[in-house]
Amino acid sequence: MSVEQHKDNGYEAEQIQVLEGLEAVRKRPGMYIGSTGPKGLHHLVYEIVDNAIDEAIAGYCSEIDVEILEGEQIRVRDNGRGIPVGIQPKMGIPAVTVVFTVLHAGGKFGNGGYKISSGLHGVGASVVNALSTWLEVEVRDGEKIYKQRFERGKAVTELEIIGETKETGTMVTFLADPTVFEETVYDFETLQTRLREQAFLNAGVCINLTDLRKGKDHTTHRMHYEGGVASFVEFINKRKGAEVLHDQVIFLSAAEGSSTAEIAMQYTDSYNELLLSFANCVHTVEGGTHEMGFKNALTRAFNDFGRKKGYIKENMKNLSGEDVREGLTAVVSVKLEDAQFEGQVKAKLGNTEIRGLVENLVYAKLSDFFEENPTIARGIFEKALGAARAREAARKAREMTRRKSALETAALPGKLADCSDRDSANTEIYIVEGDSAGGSAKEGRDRRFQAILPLWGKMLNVEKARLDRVYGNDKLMPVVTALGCGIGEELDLSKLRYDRIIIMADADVDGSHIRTLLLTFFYRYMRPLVEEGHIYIAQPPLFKLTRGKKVRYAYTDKQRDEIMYEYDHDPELSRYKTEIQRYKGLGEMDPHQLWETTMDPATRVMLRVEPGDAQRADETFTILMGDKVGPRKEFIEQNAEFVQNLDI
Ligand code: 28G
Repeated sequence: MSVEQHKDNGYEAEQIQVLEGLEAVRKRPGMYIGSTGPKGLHHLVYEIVDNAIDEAIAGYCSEIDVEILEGEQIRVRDNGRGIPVGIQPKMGIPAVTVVFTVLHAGGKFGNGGYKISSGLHGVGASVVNALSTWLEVEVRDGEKIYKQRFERGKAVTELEIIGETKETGTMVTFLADPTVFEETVYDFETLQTRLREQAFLNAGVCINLTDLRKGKDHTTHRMHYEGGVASFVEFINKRKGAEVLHDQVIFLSAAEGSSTAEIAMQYTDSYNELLLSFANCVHTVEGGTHEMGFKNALTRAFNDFGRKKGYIKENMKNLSGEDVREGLTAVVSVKLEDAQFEGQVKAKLGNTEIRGLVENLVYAKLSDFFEENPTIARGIFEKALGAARAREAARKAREMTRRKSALETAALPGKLADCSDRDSANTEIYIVEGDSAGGSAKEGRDRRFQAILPLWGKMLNVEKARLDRVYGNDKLMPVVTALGCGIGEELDLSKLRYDRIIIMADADVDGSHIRTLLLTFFYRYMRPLVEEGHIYIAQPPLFKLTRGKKVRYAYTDKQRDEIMYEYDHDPELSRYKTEIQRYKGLGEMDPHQLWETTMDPATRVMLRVEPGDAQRADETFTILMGDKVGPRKEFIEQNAEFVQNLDI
């Protein structure tokens, strides 16, 4: 077989078009990979791995190796058939070259939000190629090893034979282009989470991930789950350390035409629900028709069965969706042709036909399951009935507080030092741990737009309590009243009294505890505040460096060293000595220092809290705040970096 290029006129004409296509990708990368931030960078890996997964699903590939190499190169290898190397008649060049240089229509994020359904080989490889400084592909076809190199999407060598082999498969190595991406450093955990998710969603597929960068742990992590989504649910609940109400994960599946649905669910003793949904292996963070179908059927199956068995008494109201999902961990995975993704971040499934499929499946099979497993059913019903009672208690408590505040003239908490500006778009509230720091903050603030709410009293751990206990809690209620937007189902962001809610606590263990408790509370009961980016964490400096008349603050150890270096190399300061003060708490700063370092919008550093991946956040909160000691310790050790990110 010849792999020489055939440069007839037709080829040249095609090639010009091809180059234009890839130029478009480099011009507007966001259109094709969503962003040029860390998400987009990691997306490059997923695009390549997706192709290997397709080859595995087709039944031709048993192993997929993913390696992060020295210098932030990525290598993906599969033992499939190898991308075809024969000349593609239409283009007159090898098929593998086509795969890496021809832009496949639209792209995932263009094309009006329609993702080209997964299962098409080669989709996305050209996009990765276009956004890489260089990319090399090696194909083994059982006889020869072929290799081609590209730079910024353009072939710089022909497809060459470089050796002989008995093996088959494809290997792709690439370096993301640093002129395209804001940062080109990969996060092992991010890759692992996503690849593991893919291994769960494609039962039997085996993905090996290794971090071969300097100074990293080089162990290979093997992700291979014959149990598919059922293993996924089991994995989540084990990691949570939650007590399960039934040992066996409930697994339901159905197919209709070319669509399939797989559902796995298991109840735990936790008060939270965790529902993850996927369409064609894409995490549908915004839900959609498959989630709707699942939720509706679940509520219906519970109420019908509960009435029939007398678990729900005649005078009782129906169980709500939230009641029947309390403590539930579930994964809903559907696969379909022409998946339509809608919503703000194109992560909401729109296909209406899938709703009926899921709804019928869940209603019928879950009703059967209840009939066949009466003991398990009883346990699950007790849980849901408990949730319903707590919901009723919360409603009463809410009405009580409402009646009370209607009588009180000043509904705002007494400790709140409010700001004078009434336009919530301009204002911010500092929630400060400790009365002394609260005092400094009150004195140091700009009272026009900055309000201060000091916290005192015992903090309620919402991870171990339901909503009914939040009402009347002396530490949380002042926060709720000060913010003014209500909580839970009643939350109304238009009533929010401050645009920025800033948590300010010491950089020590106690401060970290307070931050986590408050974040958990916001995440559980005021999630839109987190999702809309209203929550911030103040960053007080760790050090004050004085030399002569110069004073500077450092927020990290690295910054301290940098400032020391600058001081040491400043001839004007040579006759002085550097004085380093380490701040142990906010209380050590006087009001002016606190303003200057932590509260002045012109100079302060703040972290904005992002919900991130719902699963990760939820796991973090549950694991950190739950009372199971074992997994918690392990989790903190394994995820020190993430915990820090979230909980500085
Ligand atoms: C290692 C990194 C990522 C892949 C295959 C195998 C085939 C294939 C891939 O075909 C369809 C047909 C010709 C262009 C299919 C091999 C049929 C027979 C394949 C991968 C489109 C693509 N033999 N393995 N694509 N062609 N692995 N791993 O990308 O025209 S992609």
